[in-house]
Amino acid sequence: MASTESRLRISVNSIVTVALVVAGLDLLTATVINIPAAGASPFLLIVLLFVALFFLFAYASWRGRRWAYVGGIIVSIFVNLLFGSPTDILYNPANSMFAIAFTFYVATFVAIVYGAYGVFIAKRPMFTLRQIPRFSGLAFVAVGVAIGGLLVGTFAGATQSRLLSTAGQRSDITIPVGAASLTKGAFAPGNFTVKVGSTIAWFNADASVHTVTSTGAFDSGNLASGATYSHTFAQAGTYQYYCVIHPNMKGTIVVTP
Ligand SMILES: [Cu+2]
Repeated sequence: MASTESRLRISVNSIVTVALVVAGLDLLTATVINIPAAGASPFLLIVLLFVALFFLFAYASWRGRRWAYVGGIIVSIFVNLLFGSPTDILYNPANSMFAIAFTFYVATFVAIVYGAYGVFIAKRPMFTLRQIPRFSGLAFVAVGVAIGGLLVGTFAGATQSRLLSTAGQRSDITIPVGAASLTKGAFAPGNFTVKVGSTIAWFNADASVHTVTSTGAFDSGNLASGATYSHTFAQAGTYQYYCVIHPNMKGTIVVTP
């Protein structure tokens, strides 16, 4: 009796630990990916603080500390509220952030459910034995959903890249996959020269929204994945342009007389 119960407690510990480690790694990865676009900021430090909290509670949970369950629940709920619901990512499996966002939601969900369960069984040892099958079933479902989400994300991403790579062949300048994190080659080619009166077409082959913006000269507005924007140059000159959403994305158009 006692051994079954302690084994159960260890398994709840491990599940909460794994869930919190995954959530922490997701948050860390998302932060690292976005550093080139966002730059270092006070917000970044807050996010890294939450990453540290996830790992701290994961460690404490692994050591069997009950307060770690409560800490894990609080930090999971808080981070989800802080970042709101990035529905544009979750509704688009081809988005490069999909797998990270998806596993983050599953991991925090598991941390909250099992954290609450861990607190619950700590107070009522008699309840534990009847609850084992249902809860281990839930763990399998959660793991299955997470793996399924990863596969869907990877597959959709690969398919979309393939479709987009052939769709954009008639454009002059391409925004490649992962452009948000690029400082060089975010617009390819980065330097483009045409004669006055020419029309240039930009094609967004990335899964994310970008803009083609040259202050005072031309502006595509939000350019969705797979969309093309064209502009005709009536005046000679050198035009610097960038993406409003990711200002690290830069390009130059030279229009000769
Ligand atoms: Cu952009």
